[in-house]
Amino acid sequence: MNEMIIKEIADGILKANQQNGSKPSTNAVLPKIALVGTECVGKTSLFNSITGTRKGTISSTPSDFEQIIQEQWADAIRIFDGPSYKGKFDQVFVDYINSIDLFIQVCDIETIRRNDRRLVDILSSELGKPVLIVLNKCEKAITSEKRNLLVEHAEKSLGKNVICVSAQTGENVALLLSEACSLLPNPTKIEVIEYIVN
Ligand SMILES: Nc1nc2c(ncn2[C@@H]2O[C@H](COP(=O)(O)OP(=O)(O)OP(=O)(O)O)[C@@H](O)[C@H]2O)c(=O)[nH]1
Ligand SMILES: [Mg+2]
Repeated sequence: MNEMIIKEIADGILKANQQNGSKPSTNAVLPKIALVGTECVGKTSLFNSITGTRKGTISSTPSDFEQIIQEQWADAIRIFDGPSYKGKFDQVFVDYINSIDLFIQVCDIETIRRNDRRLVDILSSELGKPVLIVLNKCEKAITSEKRNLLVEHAEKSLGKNVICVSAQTGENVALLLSEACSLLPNPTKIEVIEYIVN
Protein backbone atom coordinates (compact mmCIF):
# COMPACT_ATOMS: atom_id res chain seq x y z
CA MET A 1 0.00 0.00 0.00
CA ASN A 2 1.11 3.57 -0.65
CA GLU A 3 3.41 4.69 2.22
CA MET A 4 2.00 8.24 2.27
CA ILE A 5 -1.54 6.97 2.67
CA ILE A 6 -0.51 4.61 5.47
CA LYS A 7 1.24 7.47 7.26
CA GLU A 8 -1.74 9.77 6.83
CA ILE A 9 -4.22 7.26 8.23
CA ALA A 10 -1.91 6.22 11.07
CA ASP A 11 -1.20 9.85 12.03
CA GLY A 12 -4.93 10.55 12.17
CA ILE A 13 -5.53 7.68 14.56
CA LEU A 14 -2.50 8.46 16.70
CA LYS A 15 -3.64 12.08 16.97
CA ALA A 16 -7.10 10.95 18.08
CA ASN A 17 -5.49 8.68 20.69
CA GLN A 18 -3.30 11.51 21.96
CA GLN A 19 -6.23 13.93 22.20
CA ASN A 20 -7.85 11.38 24.44
CA GLY A 21 -4.86 11.20 26.70
CA SER A 22 -3.20 7.91 25.76
CA LYS A 23 0.44 7.85 24.79
CA PRO A 24 1.43 6.68 21.29
CA SER A 25 3.43 3.75 22.62
CA THR A 26 3.24 0.07 21.80
CA ASN A 27 1.43 -0.38 25.12
CA ALA A 28 -1.37 1.99 24.14
CA VAL A 29 -4.81 0.42 23.86
CA LEU A 30 -5.38 0.30 20.15
CA PRO A 31 -8.73 0.17 18.38
CA LYS A 32 -9.61 -3.31 17.13
CA ILE A 33 -10.91 -4.05 13.65
CA ALA A 34 -11.95 -7.57 12.60
CA LEU A 35 -12.39 -9.05 9.15
CA VAL A 36 -15.44 -11.30 9.20
CA GLY A 37 -17.54 -13.08 6.61
CA THR A 38 -18.66 -16.38 5.17
CA GLU A 39 -16.40 -19.02 3.62
CA CYS A 40 -13.78 -18.24 0.98
CA VAL A 41 -14.75 -14.60 0.51
CA GLY A 42 -11.14 -13.46 0.96
CA LYS A 43 -10.93 -12.44 4.63
CA THR A 44 -7.43 -13.82 5.06
CA SER A 45 -6.26 -12.48 1.70
CA LEU A 46 -7.41 -9.01 2.78
CA PHE A 47 -5.79 -9.44 6.21
CA ASN A 48 -2.48 -10.30 4.55
CA SER A 49 -2.84 -7.43 2.08
CA ILE A 50 -3.58 -4.82 4.77
CA THR A 51 -0.91 -6.00 7.19
CA GLY A 52 1.68 -6.84 4.57
CA THR A 53 2.21 -10.26 6.16
CA ARG A 54 1.66 -13.85 5.14
CA LYS A 55 0.46 -14.76 8.58
CA GLY A 56 -2.89 -16.10 7.39
CA THR A 57 -3.35 -19.22 5.27
CA ILE A 58 -5.19 -18.62 2.00
CA SER A 59 -7.04 -21.48 0.35
CA SER A 60 -9.54 -21.95 -2.48
CA THR A 61 -11.43 -24.45 -0.32
CA PRO A 62 -13.09 -23.48 2.98
CA SER A 63 -10.64 -23.94 5.84
CA ASP A 64 -11.48 -25.62 9.14
CA PHE A 65 -9.13 -23.12 10.68
CA GLU A 66 -10.67 -21.92 13.92
CA GLN A 67 -7.80 -19.78 15.17
CA ILE A 68 -8.02 -16.03 15.45
CA ILE A 69 -4.94 -14.17 14.26
CA GLN A 70 -4.02 -10.55 14.73
CA GLU A 71 -1.46 -8.04 13.61
CA GLN A 72 -0.71 -4.47 14.63
CA TRP A 73 -1.10 -2.05 11.73
CA ALA A 74 1.18 1.02 11.54
CA ASP A 75 1.26 1.19 15.39
CA ALA A 76 -2.27 2.53 15.22
CA ILE A 77 -4.83 -0.29 15.08
CA ARG A 78 -5.08 -4.03 15.61
CA ILE A 79 -6.47 -6.08 12.74
CA PHE A 80 -8.01 -9.51 13.38
CA ASP A 81 -8.88 -12.41 11.09
CA GLY A 82 -10.88 -15.38 12.30
CA PRO A 83 -12.96 -18.35 11.22
CA SER A 84 -15.74 -17.94 8.68
CA TYR A 85 -19.36 -17.48 9.72
CA LYS A 86 -21.19 -20.74 9.00
CA GLY A 87 -24.57 -19.91 10.49
CA LYS A 88 -23.89 -20.28 14.19
CA PHE A 89 -21.76 -18.72 16.91
CA ASP A 90 -20.03 -20.66 19.66
CA GLN A 91 -18.99 -19.00 22.92
CA VAL A 92 -15.39 -18.39 21.78
CA PHE A 93 -16.69 -16.60 18.70
CA VAL A 94 -19.18 -14.55 20.74
CA ASP A 95 -16.44 -13.45 23.17
CA TYR A 96 -14.25 -12.52 20.22
CA ILE A 97 -17.04 -10.53 18.53
CA ASN A 98 -17.76 -8.65 21.74
CA SER A 99 -14.16 -7.47 22.04
CA ILE A 100 -14.09 -5.86 18.58
CA ASP A 101 -14.70 -2.15 17.91
CA LEU A 102 -15.45 -2.28 14.19
CA PHE A 103 -16.16 -5.06 11.70
CA ILE A 104 -15.17 -5.21 8.09
CA GLN A 105 -17.58 -7.76 6.66
CA VAL A 106 -16.12 -9.27 3.53
CA CYS A 107 -18.41 -10.61 0.79
CA ASP A 108 -17.67 -12.08 -2.62
CA ILE A 109 -18.78 -9.55 -5.23
CA GLU A 110 -20.25 -12.31 -7.40
CA THR A 111 -22.21 -14.19 -4.72
CA ILE A 112 -24.19 -12.76 -1.84
CA ARG A 113 -25.31 -15.65 0.38
CA ARG A 114 -28.05 -16.01 2.97
CA ASN A 115 -25.39 -16.17 5.69
CA ASP A 116 -23.91 -12.86 4.51
CA ARG A 117 -27.30 -11.28 5.17
CA ARG A 118 -27.65 -13.06 8.51
CA LEU A 119 -24.22 -11.95 9.66
CA VAL A 120 -24.77 -8.28 8.89
CA ASP A 121 -28.11 -8.45 10.69
CA ILE A 122 -26.57 -10.04 13.78
CA LEU A 123 -23.61 -7.65 13.97
CA SER A 124 -25.43 -4.52 13.03
CA SER A 125 -29.05 -4.86 14.17
CA GLU A 126 -28.78 -7.35 17.05
CA LEU A 127 -25.42 -6.36 18.54
CA GLY A 128 -25.41 -2.72 17.41
CA LYS A 129 -21.77 -2.91 16.24
CA PRO A 130 -20.42 -0.70 13.43
CA VAL A 131 -20.03 -2.74 10.24
CA LEU A 132 -18.39 -1.74 6.98
CA ILE A 133 -19.21 -4.04 4.08
CA VAL A 134 -16.74 -4.74 1.31
CA LEU A 135 -17.29 -6.61 -1.93
CA ASN A 136 -14.01 -8.40 -2.51
CA LYS A 137 -12.67 -9.84 -5.80
CA CYS A 138 -13.93 -6.71 -7.59
CA GLU A 139 -11.28 -7.05 -10.32
CA LYS A 140 -13.50 -9.87 -11.67
CA ALA A 141 -16.14 -7.31 -12.65
CA ILE A 142 -14.18 -5.82 -15.49
CA THR A 143 -16.66 -3.27 -16.84
CA SER A 144 -18.14 -0.47 -14.73
CA GLU A 145 -21.65 -1.55 -15.87
CA LYS A 146 -21.13 -5.04 -14.47
CA ARG A 147 -19.66 -3.66 -11.26
CA ASN A 148 -22.52 -1.20 -10.78
CA LEU A 149 -25.07 -4.00 -11.19
CA LEU A 150 -23.30 -6.19 -8.62
CA VAL A 151 -23.02 -3.28 -6.17
CA GLU A 152 -26.70 -2.46 -6.59
CA HIS A 153 -27.67 -6.09 -5.99
CA ALA A 154 -25.44 -6.36 -2.90
CA GLU A 155 -26.65 -3.08 -1.38
CA LYS A 156 -30.26 -4.16 -1.87
CA SER A 157 -29.64 -7.62 -0.35
CA LEU A 158 -27.59 -6.41 2.60
CA GLY A 159 -29.35 -3.11 3.25
CA LYS A 160 -26.09 -1.17 3.50
CA ASN A 161 -23.65 0.73 1.32
CA VAL A 162 -20.65 -1.27 0.16
CA ILE A 163 -17.09 -0.60 -0.98
CA CYS A 164 -15.53 -2.63 -3.81
CA VAL A 165 -12.03 -3.95 -3.11
CA SER A 166 -9.63 -6.50 -4.47
CA ALA A 167 -7.25 -8.24 -2.09
CA GLN A 168 -5.57 -9.67 -5.16
CA THR A 169 -4.72 -6.38 -6.90
CA GLY A 170 -4.84 -4.08 -3.86
CA GLU A 171 -7.54 -1.92 -5.44
CA ASN A 172 -9.29 0.30 -2.85
CA VAL A 173 -7.56 -1.33 0.14
CA ALA A 174 -6.24 2.06 1.33
CA LEU A 175 -9.68 3.61 0.82
CA LEU A 176 -11.19 0.80 2.88
CA LEU A 177 -8.78 1.43 5.74
CA SER A 178 -9.39 5.12 5.75
CA GLU A 179 -13.20 4.57 5.74
CA ALA A 180 -12.86 2.01 8.52
CA CYS A 181 -10.81 4.37 10.66
CA SER A 182 -13.32 7.16 10.24
CA LEU A 183 -15.99 4.84 11.70
CA LEU A 184 -14.02 3.83 14.78
CA PRO A 185 -15.62 4.79 18.06
CA ASN A 186 -13.98 7.42 20.22
CA PRO A 187 -10.77 5.78 21.53
CA THR A 188 -11.54 6.87 25.10
CA LYS A 189 -14.47 4.45 25.13
CA ILE A 190 -12.28 1.44 24.39
CA GLU A 191 -11.96 -1.06 27.23
CA VAL A 192 -8.55 -2.34 28.27
CA ILE A 193 -8.27 -6.02 27.39
CA GLU A 194 -5.30 -8.34 27.94
CA TYR A 195 -4.04 -9.85 24.72
CA ILE A 196 -2.49 -13.19 24.13
CA VAL A 197 -0.19 -12.50 21.22
CA ASN A 198 0.68 -15.47 19.00
N1 LIG B 1 -10.05 -13.21 -7.91
C1 LIG B 1 -9.82 -12.98 -6.61
N2 LIG B 1 -9.68 -14.03 -5.79
C2 LIG B 1 -9.44 -13.76 -4.47
C3 LIG B 1 -9.33 -12.45 -3.97
N3 LIG B 1 -9.14 -12.52 -2.63
C4 LIG B 1 -9.11 -13.83 -2.33
N4 LIG B 1 -9.29 -14.59 -3.43
C5 LIG B 1 -9.30 -16.07 -3.53
O1 LIG B 1 -10.42 -16.56 -2.77
C6 LIG B 1 -10.08 -17.80 -2.15
C7 LIG B 1 -10.34 -17.71 -0.66
O2 LIG B 1 -9.44 -16.77 -0.08
P1 LIG B 1 -9.17 -16.70 1.50
O3 LIG B 1 -8.42 -15.44 1.74
O4 LIG B 1 -8.57 -17.97 1.99
O5 LIG B 1 -10.67 -16.57 2.01
P2 LIG B 1 -11.22 -16.68 3.50
O6 LIG B 1 -12.49 -15.87 3.55
O7 LIG B 1 -10.18 -16.33 4.48
O8 LIG B 1 -11.57 -18.24 3.57
P3 LIG B 1 -11.93 -19.15 4.86
O9 LIG B 1 -11.09 -18.64 6.01
O10 LIG B 1 -11.57 -20.53 4.45
O11 LIG B 1 -13.37 -18.99 5.08
C8 LIG B 1 -8.61 -18.08 -2.51
O12 LIG B 1 -8.58 -18.93 -3.64
C9 LIG B 1 -8.06 -16.70 -2.88
O13 LIG B 1 -6.97 -16.74 -3.78
C10 LIG B 1 -9.47 -11.34 -4.89
O14 LIG B 1 -9.40 -10.16 -4.55
N5 LIG B 1 -9.71 -11.68 -6.19
MG1 LIG C 1 -9.40 -17.42 6.11
